[in-house]
Amino acid sequence: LGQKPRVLWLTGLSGSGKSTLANLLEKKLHEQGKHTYLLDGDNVRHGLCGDLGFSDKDRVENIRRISEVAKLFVDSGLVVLTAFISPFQTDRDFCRNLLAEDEFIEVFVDTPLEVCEQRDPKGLYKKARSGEIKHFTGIDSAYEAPSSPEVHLPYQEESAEDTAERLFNLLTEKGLL
Ligand code: GGZ
Repeated sequence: LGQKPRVLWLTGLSGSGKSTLANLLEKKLHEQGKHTYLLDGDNVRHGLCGDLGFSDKDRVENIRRISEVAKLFVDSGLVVLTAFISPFQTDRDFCRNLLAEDEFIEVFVDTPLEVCEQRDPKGLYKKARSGEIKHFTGIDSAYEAPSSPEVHLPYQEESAEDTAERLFNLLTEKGLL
């Protein structure tokens, strides 16, 4: 395969656009002939991590399992995209440390809380504000912004397709694909 196996690790708040971006980015990688696997809540939190909730302890375990799976996929030669809040630096570093130095690309999807809360596609922020949901990231559970991500993607008012294009260009310019 003409590709470098690696993990593109997207981190950011709920509603920041991680899953949407990962899906659009994956299409662009396919156009380049790359073989990929996308891990996100849809294919992980129902099965592999179906026993886990959103306490700090469960989030740590969630990210640990995802990291181990991502490593297995990298071993199999794939470009892995992950789209989890992954709120804690030590857990993102856990995945980084499982891999070789150039195999872990931390991408900070830096969409401000105000914008995520405005979007609120599933009404979860509203529920968190009213106390119906507890331990919601950004409301009453911490989000640790990455201290030195390989890629920082600041928010801009634009279409998801344009954001994905911006991310793809950043990755390409930095030689990370
Ligand atoms: C954060 C929650 C919570 C709480 C349910 N806090 O916008 P979504 O719905 O689709 O993405 C969120 C998703 C977060 O799961 P992750 O596996 O990415 O989290 S972590 O990396 O922290 O383990 C949100 C939904 O699950 N959700 N309750 N309390 N997000």
